[in-house]
Amino acid sequence: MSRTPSPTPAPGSPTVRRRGPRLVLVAALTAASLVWAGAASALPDTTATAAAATTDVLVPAPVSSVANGATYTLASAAGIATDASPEAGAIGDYLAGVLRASTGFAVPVSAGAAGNGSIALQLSGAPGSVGDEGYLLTTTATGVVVQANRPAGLFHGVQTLLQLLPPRVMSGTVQPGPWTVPGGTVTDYPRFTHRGAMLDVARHFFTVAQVKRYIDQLALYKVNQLHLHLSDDQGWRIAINSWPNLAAYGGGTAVGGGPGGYYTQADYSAIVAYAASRYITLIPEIDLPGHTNAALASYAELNCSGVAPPRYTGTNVGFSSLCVPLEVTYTFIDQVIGELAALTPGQYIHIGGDEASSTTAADYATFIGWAQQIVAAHGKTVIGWHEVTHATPLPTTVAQYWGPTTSDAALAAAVAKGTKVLMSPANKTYLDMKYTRRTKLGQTWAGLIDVDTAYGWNPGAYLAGVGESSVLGVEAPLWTETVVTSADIDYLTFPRLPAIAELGWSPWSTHNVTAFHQRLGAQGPRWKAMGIGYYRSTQVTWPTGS
Ligand code: TNX
Repeated sequence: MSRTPSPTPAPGSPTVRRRGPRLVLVAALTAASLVWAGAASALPDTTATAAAATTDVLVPAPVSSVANGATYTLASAAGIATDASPEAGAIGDYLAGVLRASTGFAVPVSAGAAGNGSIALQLSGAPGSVGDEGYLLTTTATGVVVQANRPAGLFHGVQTLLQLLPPRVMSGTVQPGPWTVPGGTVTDYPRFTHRGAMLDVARHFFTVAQVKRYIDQLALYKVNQLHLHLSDDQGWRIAINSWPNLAAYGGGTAVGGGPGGYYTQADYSAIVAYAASRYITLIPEIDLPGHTNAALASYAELNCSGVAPPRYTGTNVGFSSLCVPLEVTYTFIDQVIGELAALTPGQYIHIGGDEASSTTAADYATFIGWAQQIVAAHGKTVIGWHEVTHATPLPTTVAQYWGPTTSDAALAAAVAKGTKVLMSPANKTYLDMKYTRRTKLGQTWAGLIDVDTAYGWNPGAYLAGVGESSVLGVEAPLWTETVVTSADIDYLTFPRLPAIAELGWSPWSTHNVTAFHQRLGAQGPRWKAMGIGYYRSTQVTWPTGS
């Protein structure tokens, strides 16, 4: 559904619109009661009294939304009514948790019919066209109803509802009301099945609590995949029972020489379960055959020389490789991937495959061939960085494009034979690139990435020979050579991650940089309420108080 950006009047300024022969005064009330994402373009002209005052607030932009002029106000006695399924109940509990913290209301959650003034969450009643992840959200003066075909859709609908409430709803402490939601109907579903983020926990280690915090942030923007880069030259971050030194020794440092760390398998399962509660699937990556110094340092027998190198705490890439001719190499990856697959409910295992410049082209092709077979034998599907197309990808192998240009011959050739692509062009999606020259954190090798650069490309028509139907989705990777704390993660992630998430979710027909600046700006007060220290891009007008 196409939308046109509408001018926003100064807050509180009355908007005078001529409708037919009558003069209609749409006062400040419209800003509160008729505000609705995308409503202007969805309303026929004759009823578009709110058009000039419409403020887009939703990120990602929905497929369609139509205002009805009503306002719902969450009352102190209001509850959440879900249908009887445990999934709907759990989503009700999630929503209630957010609402209780900021409203101070009791917000009881119950299974059964929705009473007057309540919020209803139902796994029925949505059109089939919204699919597994879409939803229908209907708001009237007397209630809010979120309907979906599957729990993931219900969860995404709840995120939309939260964005339609005042930003202070995201606060962890009790705030003043009123808790209003503008009336109308949102019908929404994603453009791509895969909307991802990646966190590099190898260059610097991040605790389970830090990863959970990231998961909570990603969920707000309907991201449904979290790729964890679990191993690299500087650290091995997941306990493997059959090769215990990997984590115990190889996990014991980080870029700059810090103590590092690793996840026990129980820790990792806790992350998987937490992500699942936010309808996010974990994609674990063990980077092979390069980026393996931490493994090579942990086991001498994995080295062609038979000698373990020292652990590495610098930031160079491309110097390490597993020993392709050695048989133990394949025992090793079989056991590592076997344990990882057992911890992974998702379909994909990421085998890296990037920057293997210490591996010959022939060895690389041999190695990737074996690695693909091993992943398949453990019942999983391979994702690899796009260099895997230099080998012979299996039909199911997904290539993740990370180059900084708009063409890659080997990738285009693979796509012509059916390979699907995950889009992470470094000069658009890399959250570790600096925003401007003055950004303290981050790198510049792929360029500077401010909001307009992150938002200004079409994943379905970006790479030569890679059309929309070959694109599985988008992912925004955060490499952590320069990233140490959650505050660092926050600063590089916001506001760019929501831009990439929108490219993954919203129909291309909604793409409009002016409207996006406005909707993204509306997120600022939410991040402030959540304690997220974001980059105040000068390309966006941030509302006062954010
Ligand atoms: C390239 S992108 C890498 C990573 C670095 C990153 C830094 C890719 C597949 N490899 O090893 O961390 O650049 O921006």
